[in-house]
Amino acid sequence: MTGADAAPLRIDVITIFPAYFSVLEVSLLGKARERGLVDVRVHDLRNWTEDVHRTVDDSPYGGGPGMLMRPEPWGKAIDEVAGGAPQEAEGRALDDVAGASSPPRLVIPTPSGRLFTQQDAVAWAQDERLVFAPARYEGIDARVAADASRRMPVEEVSIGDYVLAGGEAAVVVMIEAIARLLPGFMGNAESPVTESFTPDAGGAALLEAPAYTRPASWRGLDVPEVLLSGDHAAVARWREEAARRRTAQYRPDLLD
Ligand code: JEE
Repeated sequence: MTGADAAPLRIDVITIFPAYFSVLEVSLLGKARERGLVDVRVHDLRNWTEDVHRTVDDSPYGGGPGMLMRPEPWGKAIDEVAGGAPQEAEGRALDDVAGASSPPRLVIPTPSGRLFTQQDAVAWAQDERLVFAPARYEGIDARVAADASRRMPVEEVSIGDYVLAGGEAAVVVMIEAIARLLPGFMGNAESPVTESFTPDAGGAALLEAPAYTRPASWRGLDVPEVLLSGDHAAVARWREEAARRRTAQYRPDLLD
């Protein structure tokens, strides 16, 4: 049993750059798809435009630099991809329909979102469906998130404090963080419980100690003696101390 027998996590991506996501066919993500752990489908946002030029952008009300993405193509795309369009939601309650499932989570990367964390990756890896909406230009008309949140959970998130040219790279980052947590990924069915950024019951989350492999001496640099000693308790103590030192140096915000 590797998890491949469980229903795959269904991931939809709506984008004006479908080709960008060919990276998901490579390496580990590609293996996870082949093994049926994830089912990724990429959709071209321009399929939901109406004009001959397939326009997705317009200038912002109130002025300012750059262009915004128009709400109509996004609204129609999200209705169709996520299901549960407003018309369908009328009349009979959705949970009366045989086989009806809860709506997917909609994830919208934006530099003005809350930070995406390992805890989000852990939670979202347990969802049945995720829909990602990476934008270009200066982002999407704010009513798209407001409207979608009337019928599905919407997450406006940023992957870090720097400015990208669009949401595509952020989506690839988040999909990778989520997919590696799926049972069966990398041939490992156990859940990784001792990772940096996964706070334990006490809330502790330290950076990892430096790690070494053979040779024991390389370019005049020796692997710390204790790691060659076979004394597992001493190794554990050394790693704990090295982790604290490293965390104090690089990420003092993680220390109590
Ligand atoms: C999604 C478009 C480009 C550039 C205006 C005004 C923002 C948008 N961690 C992350 N960094 N960047 C993104 C991200 C960037 C995106 C989109 C995500 C869609 N863009 C863009 C500039 C601006 N700037 C001054 O403050 C900064 C807006 C991201 C994530 N996730």
